[in-house]
Amino acid sequence: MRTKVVIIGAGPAGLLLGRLLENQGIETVILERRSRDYVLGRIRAGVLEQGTVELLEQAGVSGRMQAEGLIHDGVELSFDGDAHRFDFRELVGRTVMVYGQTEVTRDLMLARDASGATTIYEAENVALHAFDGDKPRVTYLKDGTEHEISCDFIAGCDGYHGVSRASVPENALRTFERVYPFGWLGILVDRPPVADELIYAHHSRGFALCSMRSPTRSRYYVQVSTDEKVEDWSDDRFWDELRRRLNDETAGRLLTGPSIEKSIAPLRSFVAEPLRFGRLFLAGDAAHIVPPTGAKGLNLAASDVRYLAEALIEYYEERSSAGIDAYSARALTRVWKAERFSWWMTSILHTFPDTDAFGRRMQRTEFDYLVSSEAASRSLAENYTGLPF
Ligand code: FAS
Ligand code: PHB
Repeated sequence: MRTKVVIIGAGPAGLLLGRLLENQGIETVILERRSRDYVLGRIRAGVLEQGTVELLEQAGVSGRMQAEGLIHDGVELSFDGDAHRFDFRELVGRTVMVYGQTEVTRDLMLARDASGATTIYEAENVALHAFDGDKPRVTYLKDGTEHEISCDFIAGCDGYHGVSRASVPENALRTFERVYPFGWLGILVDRPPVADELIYAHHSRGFALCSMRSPTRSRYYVQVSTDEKVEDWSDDRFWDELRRRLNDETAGRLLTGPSIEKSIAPLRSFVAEPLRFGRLFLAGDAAHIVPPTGAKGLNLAASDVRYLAEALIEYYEERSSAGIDAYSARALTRVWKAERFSWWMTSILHTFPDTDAFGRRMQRTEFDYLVSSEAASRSLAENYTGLPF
């Protein structure tokens, strides 16, 4: 088989890149290790920056999002019971969209099916070859048969544990990492959300987040230590812990019920540099990871993909390599700013085992400064709603 661009991974990055390229007549093949249902079964991000919403509109996959997504004008941060709402529309004239990553992925999958573009699910032993030259190839196993695809470019959109970054010679990569001493235990429940907007809560027992997927489906998280096991957390234990971390008024409104999903995600900050190796490009979680505190993971995947799609379209339409030569530096500039914001939000809202009394006072003072300074509030708002592409 031959195609123009082989995309590794059918998560949001791979599917969105495929959509943007196919819309311009650039043929792609997506290779996905898991089944379609497995990919859709992963519960992940919930907040889309305004720029991501506009990109999905440009890609022609925003119909259901516009109908079912929830536009949010602000968020609440609470610190040991003191709460403050940050009004994004008032501060920076922008908003965010609450629409689950699962639904974004589903919309992209359905659009790809309708376009007739090739996606190989349950592709095993995907391997990248000769991407340091101008004739890259990808091999994979499907139903016991080995296949090979020759192509012009390979886009590694296969997440943190994927094969793409792992295929780059170690001495060609610089990595930067911060592993946090805690994770997020998340629960999905078919109950109305506790509030109309998201609540990020700092508490001496640990961080908590109240989010949602729709007016009838809620998503909650509590910070847990890295040695916690999800099987040790009954629903009742989760609800009790969540209530203890929220202020009394919010806790009193909490509607609980049986979990329909419960999982623990580790938290890390990670960046690999550069994002290009000859004819191989990395995008999304394959290139970087942020702690979900800033709601940036999915949105960074979208901005990488926007830059990469623009570069590849320029290559095919104008026979210019300027865009692909600039992709890595351009994407990393935005990546590092999102890494900073995600690290900062994580640092002020979580409890760290080694934080002393001075450190705890600094966390509280960060909150007090945010609340008292319009400039600080505007900085939070512009980062949360998404820095310019
Ligand atoms: P993804 O990991 O989504 O997709 C990569 C795809 O590649 C997967 O389908 C995988 O099966 C496939 N793949 C992997 N190896 C392969 C191989 N060898 N061959 C073929 N295919 C392969 N972000 C937020 O903003 N908010 C959150 O609350 C949040 N929660 C998260 C919870 C968890 C457990 C994780 C892991 C991430 C979370 N994120 C969150 C971040 C998440 O949303 C990512 O940013 C987003 O999925 C990035 O999309 P992709 O880059 O497409 O990577
Ligand atoms: C979610 O709804 O899953 C969510 C929302 C905001 C975050 C992280 C996760 O910062």
